[in-house]
Amino acid sequence: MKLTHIEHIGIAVKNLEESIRFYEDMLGLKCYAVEEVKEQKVKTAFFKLGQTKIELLETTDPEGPVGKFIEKRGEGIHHLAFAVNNLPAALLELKEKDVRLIDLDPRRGAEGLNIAFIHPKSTFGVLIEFTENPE
Ligand code: CMX
Repeated sequence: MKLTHIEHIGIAVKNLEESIRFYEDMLGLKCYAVEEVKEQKVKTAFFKLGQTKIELLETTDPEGPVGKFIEKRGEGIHHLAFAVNNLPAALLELKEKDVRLIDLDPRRGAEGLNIAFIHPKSTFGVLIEFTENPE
């Protein structure tokens, strides 16, 4: 497979508004989008830094993946997203190598991108997301 860059870093926060203010007022970044991803039970805020984005994630449900993460581990880096050219081929390759996939097939994530997650138990403790580069 060919990973091209770090597409984004996902950060779990308790309060989206307060954390947006920190990134804007203290770090001088500009939030360019806020989006709710209902299926994932999160509200997200995006910032761009070079080719990489920062995605702040606030849960909309304590039982959602980010709600459970904050309950168990507190706020902080939640996942790392790598951009890849051909997502179905990358997933197939990992499946054949017995890597534990959360998503066996690509699905639609924030910003309309095709995405898939790999289980942190297969990746030395980091939840890894793949996002497919638009053609
Ligand atoms: N990073 C590293 N480890 C994590 C983790 C994370 N983000 N989330 C959970 N874990 C660990 C837990 O600490 C736990 O480890 P131990 O067994 O050693 O305690 C283990 O994984 C199982 O955790 P859990 O709380 O029982 O959680 P689940 O098994 O129910 O779910 C996971 C974990 C990763 C499968 C689930 O969160 C998931 O499917 N994530 C993918 C979707 C997602 O995260 N969506 C939110 C972002 C959406 C977006 O970016 O738009």
